[in-house]
Formats: sequence, C-alpha cells, structure tokens
Amino acid sequence: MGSKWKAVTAGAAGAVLSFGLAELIHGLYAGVPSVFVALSQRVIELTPGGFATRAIETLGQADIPVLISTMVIGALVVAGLLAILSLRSPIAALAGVVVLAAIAVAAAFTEPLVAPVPTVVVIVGCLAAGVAAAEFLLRSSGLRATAAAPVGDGTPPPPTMDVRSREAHAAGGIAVPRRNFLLLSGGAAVMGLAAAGVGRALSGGGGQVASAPVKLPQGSGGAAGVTHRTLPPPPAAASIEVKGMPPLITPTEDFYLIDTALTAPRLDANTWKLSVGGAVQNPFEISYNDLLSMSTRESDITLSCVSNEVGGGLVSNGRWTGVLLSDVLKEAGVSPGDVGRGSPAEQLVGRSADGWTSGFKTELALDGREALVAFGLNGNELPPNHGYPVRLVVPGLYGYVSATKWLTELELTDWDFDAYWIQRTWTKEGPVKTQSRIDTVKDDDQLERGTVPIGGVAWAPHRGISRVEVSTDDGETWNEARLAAQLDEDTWRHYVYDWDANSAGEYTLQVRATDGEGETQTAEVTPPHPSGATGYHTVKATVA
Ligand SMILES: Nc1nc2c(c(=O)[nH]1)N[C@H]1C(S)=C(S)[C@@H](COP(=O)(O)O)O[C@H]1N2
Ligand SMILES: [Mo]
Repeated sequence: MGSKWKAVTAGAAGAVLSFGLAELIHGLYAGVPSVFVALSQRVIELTPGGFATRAIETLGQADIPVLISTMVIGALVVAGLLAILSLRSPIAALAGVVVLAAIAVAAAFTEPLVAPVPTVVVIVGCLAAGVAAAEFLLRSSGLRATAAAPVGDGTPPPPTMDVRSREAHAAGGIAVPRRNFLLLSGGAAVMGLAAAGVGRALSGGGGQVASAPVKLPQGSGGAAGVTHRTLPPPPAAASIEVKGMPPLITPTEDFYLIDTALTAPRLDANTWKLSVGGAVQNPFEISYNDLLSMSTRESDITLSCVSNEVGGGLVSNGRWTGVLLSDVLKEAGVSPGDVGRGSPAEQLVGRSADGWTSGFKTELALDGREALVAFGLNGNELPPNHGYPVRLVVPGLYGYVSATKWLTELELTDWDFDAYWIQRTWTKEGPVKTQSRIDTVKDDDQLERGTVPIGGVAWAPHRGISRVEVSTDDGETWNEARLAAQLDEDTWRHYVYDWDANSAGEYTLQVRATDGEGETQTAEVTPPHPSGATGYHTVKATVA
C-alpha cells in the first residue's frame, strides 16, 4: 500500500468516525441536526434548475440513494485529500478542517430545529475526534515518522515493539505496530458506522411513524357556530371492485410521497404555531389547539404531483380533516375584493418549517372550493412525512404550488414572489391536468380470451370527471367506460370497460377522460416538466 493510499485510508476512517459520532448525537438529541442530512439538503437546494427539475422533485423516490452515495463518496474524497495534504503541511490540512467545520455549522444552522450552541460544540467535537483518529492512524502507519514530531517524548520504546514502530517512536510517532494499520482504520470506520446506525435508529430516520386518531377539542370551547363536519363512509356505488383497481381512498401507508426533505422535520404540535400575515388586515398567530377549535371538516381530495408521468403513481386520494383555508383568511380580514390581479394580496404563499415555499392565486382559496389547512389524513393525525402537524391541501392544484407540508406561515403577497419550484423553472400556476390511468391491465400482460375488465382511475380535481373512454385498437375507436358514482368533484373516479377480448393477438389499450366542463384530456404527449405530463395512458397486452 503506497503512502498516499494509507493517508487516504486514515483520512477516510477519521471522516466516517466524525460523521458517525455526529449522527449518534443527533439521534440522542434532536436539537443537534444530522450534519450529513443538513449538508445533503443544502446540496439539493443549491442544485441548479436543470438537474433539479428532473432528479429532485421526485426525491421522495429513487434519487435519494444516488444523492446519499454521492455525498458519502464526496466526504471520503475530501477527507482523504486533507490527509495527504497533512503529510506535507499539517497546518494547511488543519485549516481545511476548520473550513469544513464552518461549512458544516452553516449547513446545520439552516435546519429547522437547531439548538445553536450544542450544535457548534458537537460539530467541532466530532471533527476533532475524526482528526485525532486520522492523526493516530497516520502515526501508527509510520507515515508521520519523517514528519515533524509533535509529541515525541524522548523516552526509549518498550521492548516489545517491532523495528518500524521503534523508528516511529524515536521520531516522535506513537507505538502501534504498523501491520495493524488496516485493522485500526477498519475499526475506526466500523465504530463510526455503528454510531451512525444507532443514531439513525434513534432519530427514526427513514421509517414511517404510526399516527394517532384525530382528536377534536370537546364541547367546541363554547364558540358560537363552530361545527365539525365528518363524512359518511364512501358509498359502495363510488367504487368498482375489479382486481388491480386502486382503493377509492388511498390507505395512508400507500399515499405517494414527494418532498425535498431528506428526513421529515419533526415538529411538536404543542409548540407549533401558524402565522398568517403579509398583506392582510389582521395578521395573527394560531396554535394547534386553537386551529382545531375552529370549524373543521372532512373532505375527500385527490392530490397529485406535477412530476407524475402519464400512467404513474404520484397521485393519491385522501380523506383529509382540516379547517377551511377561507375561514383562516377570514380571521385575517381578507375578503375576495382584496385579492384580485395586481393586488398586494394576489398570491397566497405557504412556508414550511424547513423553508420550502409554495404559492398560488389567493382567489382560488376563496372561490368556494374546499381548500384545507389540514391536520388529518384518513381519520388520523398527519404522519410526519405527510406534513405533521399541519399542511395545506388545495383541490385542483398540483402539490408543488399549493400543498405545503409542515406549514408554519401563510403570507399574502403580490404575484412577483416566486416559490421554491418556480425558482427552479416549473410553471407559476399549477392547475392539475385531466388524466386517466389503466390499472387493471399492465404492460406485457398475457390475457386469456373472454371478458377483460379494463379499469382504473380518472381525475380532474375540482372539475370532476364526466366521461371515460377506452380504446383497444391504439386509439382508432373508442368505447364508453362505465363510471362509478363520483365521490366528489375533487377526487378521482373509478371506471371500467368490459372488453370482449375474443380474438388472439397483440393489443394497444388506451384511456382518455373528459372533465366536468366537457373538456377531453389532450392526446398530445408532453413530459412532466414544466407544467405536468399529458397524453393518453397506453398499455400493450397480448390475448392468447
Ligand atoms: N414542505 C414541503 N411541502 C411540500 C413539498 C416539499 O418539498 N416540502 N412538496 C410538495 C409536492 S411537490 C407535492 S406533490 C406534495 C406531496 O405531498 P405528499 O408527500 O403528502 O403526497 O407535497 C408538497 N408539499
Ligand atoms: Mo409534486
């Protein structure tokens, strides 16, 4: 092993140890953010539009492993280079570590729940531990034997040491047999990884957390006119039961997940507050309990992501509990006359605890649709990854312009402000495009001759679905599908077409939906960026 590679190994082992220790402490005390997550988070935000548009909007899905491995490799490379540098100039390497400390502190300080002093102490302490470990490894490898001797004490080496170590000792190195270098490095790395693993487990990183049923305050606090509207179970007629059909209401654990947060911010409902301000007459703050003491309602609303490909799974239907956004705005003294085009309250910006923002036309919150300041999903409190304790849900708008999770602030402002994804080149207004999906037949399915139910979901939230047609000949002819009862104009609708598949061959199946205003979805194929994918979902199957 060349001396450079030894130095890299020592540096990398030190880096793993410091990150691991930091992760462990984060697990024990949430006031110290995960430095690793904080750094990765800043990388996401600094990523320029082009890459961010494709890779990052769907971070909830496949891109996390890529990001994490890039970060890990990057950290190891930097640590290795610093270790090589330290052989020539320990001072320069130390300066490099100080810069790293500053970057880590800066990244950590932008995390939502940071406790400043402990965070600085922990970051400096963990880096010092990593540097000490790397230094120890460099000396144990004999690499420091020729360097200036920082801790030589002039005493004779113990007689059990081998020759190399004796030299190292004489030159001021410490007495560790050289052949154990790899073992020691590996040991340091394993300790670091173990610490990181324990830390992750303690902080609940990754795993879903079960959430409790929504509990509304009893007796409605005596306030006049406060109501809590709940919904009956969906009528049987609103569902079509065919194998492969998604449930009409998406179970919470299957609800799609998209956000830019590597780990869901863990907010405390007892200290949470929503501030409503900007261009409003009566800015105010409201606590979780006071929000739940307002009139509440359950609403069925289909939420979808602008990144959803035609036929994709980034769409789900939830039964949300919340307060009407229009009621909250009324509290702030906002009326429809105040929010028109060009007004200082034209845009409603939602800000989350992690600094993410969304924004849409304020008038959409006041036009009668059931836009919610939501605290419940499917009867339970919001799970952490879906925005606990409170989020926005606006029927008819893609999530990126409206559905702020971990909501802490509503700000009325003019149309000039560009929210998070607008800054990254997605369109300013995000109305959900009419879409439909074939769920009961998948690409490459081998079907048996006979009746084949071609079914799935169609959605045009807030406009509703009036018609779904299915083609089995690549769009040449279209057949009327049977629609289940519309649960709500804001939700998707089940459909099925019973296809009489009586001759063998290859078939191209397609579906298209018409919204409640009589507008049929466009056949033009466009990608998700910048305003949502269009085109007909197409499935190729064989009848045997
Ligand atoms: N704070 C925050 N809220 C957010 C996002 C985010 O990245 N951060 N992503 C939005 C996007 S793009 C979508 S599609 C929806 C997804 O909500 P879900 O994960 O609960 O399905 O959340 C929205 N709310
Ligand atoms: Mo999204």
